[in-house]
Amino acid sequence: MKVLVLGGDGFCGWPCSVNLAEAGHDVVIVDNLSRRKIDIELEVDSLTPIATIGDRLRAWEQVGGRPMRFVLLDIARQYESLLDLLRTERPEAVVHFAEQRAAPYSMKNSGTKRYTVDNNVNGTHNLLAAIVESGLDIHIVHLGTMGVYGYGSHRGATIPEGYLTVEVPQPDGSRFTEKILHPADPGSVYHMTKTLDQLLFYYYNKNDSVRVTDLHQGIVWGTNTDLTDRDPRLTNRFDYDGDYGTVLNRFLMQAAIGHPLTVHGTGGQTRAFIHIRDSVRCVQLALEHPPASGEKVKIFNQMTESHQVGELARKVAALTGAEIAYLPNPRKEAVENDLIVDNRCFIELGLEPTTLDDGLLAEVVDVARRWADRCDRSRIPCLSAWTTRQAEAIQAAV
Ligand code: NAD
Ligand code: USQ
Repeated sequence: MKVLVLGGDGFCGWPCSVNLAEAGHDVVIVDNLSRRKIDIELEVDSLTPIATIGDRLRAWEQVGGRPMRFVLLDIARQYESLLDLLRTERPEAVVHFAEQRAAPYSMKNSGTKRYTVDNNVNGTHNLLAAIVESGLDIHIVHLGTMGVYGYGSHRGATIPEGYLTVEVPQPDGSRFTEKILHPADPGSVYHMTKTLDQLLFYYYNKNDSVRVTDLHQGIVWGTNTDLTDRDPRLTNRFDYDGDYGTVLNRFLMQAAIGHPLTVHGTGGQTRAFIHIRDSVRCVQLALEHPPASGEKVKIFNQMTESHQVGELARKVAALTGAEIAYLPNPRKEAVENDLIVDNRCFIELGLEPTTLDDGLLAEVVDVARRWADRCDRSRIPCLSAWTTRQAEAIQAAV
């Protein structure tokens, strides 16, 4: 099928694009390269050297991959171009990765907060409005986040896939049951934009019958897939800095260069995880199992396992001999939480989860060791604080 991959130059989008091309789909990557520009702004670089998008596409064809095209376009600002693109390409589906995705970056200052809201909410809304204006029946597969559910108030209850069945009391004392979108409880401005995306999907699905699958993805770890390993120019990015690096990849990279593992607070925070190879597979499964016409927004929890941050640090330390540093937490988040997640939708579609195993963890450490001389250690600390109180605690510890 013809698929537009918005944000197809990014960490999740690039391996997803080559996987879809390999599966026989006709892929057009759409990206404004803002992520590469943010690297320049932050004076950081992917630990792995990444080729330009042009070199990536040429390399992909040279290794025998089905050709993909690239369109430079800002979906949040270039509405008319986006609409023209839909009309010209007439895709059956759009995979939407094109958002500012780092919680710490979104909390740096009012400028990054406003950019994150403008970019993410406008981008998603432009896509929905353009699909309706085009008159085409296009399935959107959106990358959302597990963070929309929040971390703290579940009291041992299992997090359902998007919808919660609630009982509503009536004036006469009787009750009726209803399925509602699970209450949103974002933990950063970035996570808040994903909760707003959910409402946009809900509305356009109700009003215009736009078909949407919203993937509530956990923290992605790992770096390459079998396909991006085919040629050095296909290598995926590896973020390790205090804004864009995510926790498990950071620990594995820190272990590789002999840096203490940076646990925030006690490490009692529990989060959901998924390996990049499973992330890629899930997007393909979602794309190939679209909602029927008139069906409400499909929501899948795209994660394979939950772990406490401190437990992960201890696991990485046991594997590599790294030290653990317990640091003041720059975030305003629950000190400890449980997280039990229903992920049956993907399992029923045939996903065989890749879970944390020593071999896969060691593979990431090996990648990090190979590129250790590209690491700028001064970019490792997480300095983006959620509130002035958190900022003072970080400064006091320096
Ligand atoms: P990324 O920053 O590596 O990639 C995002 C891509 O989108 C970049 O190439 C960027 O240039 C592009 N982009 C951003 N705004 C755009 C715009 N307005 N127009 C066109 N292109 C634009 O991020 P990622 O890690 O690949 O994440 C992709 C998606 O998956 C995000 O929506 C993110 O919220 C979600 N997600 C990521 C993770 C994770 O652990 N990385 C986990 C859960 C969900
Ligand atoms: N943490 C540490 N040490 C570090 C980095 C992080 O202890 O060096 C802690 C954080 O305080 C937090 C947890 O690890 O409690 C997760 O942080 P993270 O940066 O790995 O993940 P997060 O900010 O939640 O964001 C990432 C992606 C985002 C995605 C989200 C999925 O950047 O795009 O939406 O994971 S989820 O967490 O399931 O909401």
